[in-house]
Amino acid sequence: MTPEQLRLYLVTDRPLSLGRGLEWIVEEAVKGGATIVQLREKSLDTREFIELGLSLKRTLAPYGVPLIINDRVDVALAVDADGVHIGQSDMPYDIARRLLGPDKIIGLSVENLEEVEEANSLDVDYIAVSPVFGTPTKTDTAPPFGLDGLRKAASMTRHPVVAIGGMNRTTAAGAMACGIDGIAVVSAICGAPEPQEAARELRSLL
Ligand code: TZP
Ligand code: MG
Repeated sequence: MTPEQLRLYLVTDRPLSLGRGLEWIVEEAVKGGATIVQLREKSLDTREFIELGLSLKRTLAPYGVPLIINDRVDVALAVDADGVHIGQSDMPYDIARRLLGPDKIIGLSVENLEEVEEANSLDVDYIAVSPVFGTPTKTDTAPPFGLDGLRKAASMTRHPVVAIGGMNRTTAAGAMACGIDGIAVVSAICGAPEPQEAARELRSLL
């Protein structure tokens, strides 16, 4: 994975997708310039999660855009996804790396500067600074970093950085100016009337 592939990171959310299929949302987003996609499912049965993962993998294959699975290393292995994204209370990085091998992408959410520091001792492929701003999409978050915290995190880490939480057309450029590699968005694309146009506009701001 290259840092450029983190530029516009789509994180999926079916409830926010206004009844439209994730395959459609994802393909529109990629046509508009999304560079990486994370399948994030919090309530799907394992079998359905795997089926959706396989389906998105087929959607993304012609574009060469990587598919990342949120939380579930078993699902990532089952669908041979490009990687997994883990949080601080998910499977520990070392175990995930052992199961996935050296070539898969592993991203880690960091929720404070101490965790940014700790991540420097792990060979993660990127960190997600979470959340930069408070967001209705996920309310059980740590206190927001704000732009000052994001800048500090970007200066401390040895890893590529994506910002998540409240990233949209009005916040994207300011976040990028903090010295990060990309932004991760949920509602700004999944909830947009025209996800392709939304992605294209975001890309133009990055
Ligand atoms: N992790 C931290 S904030 C967040 C996640 C999954 C949700 C971000 O959603 P939005 O709609 O892009 O603010
Ligand atoms: Mg998680």
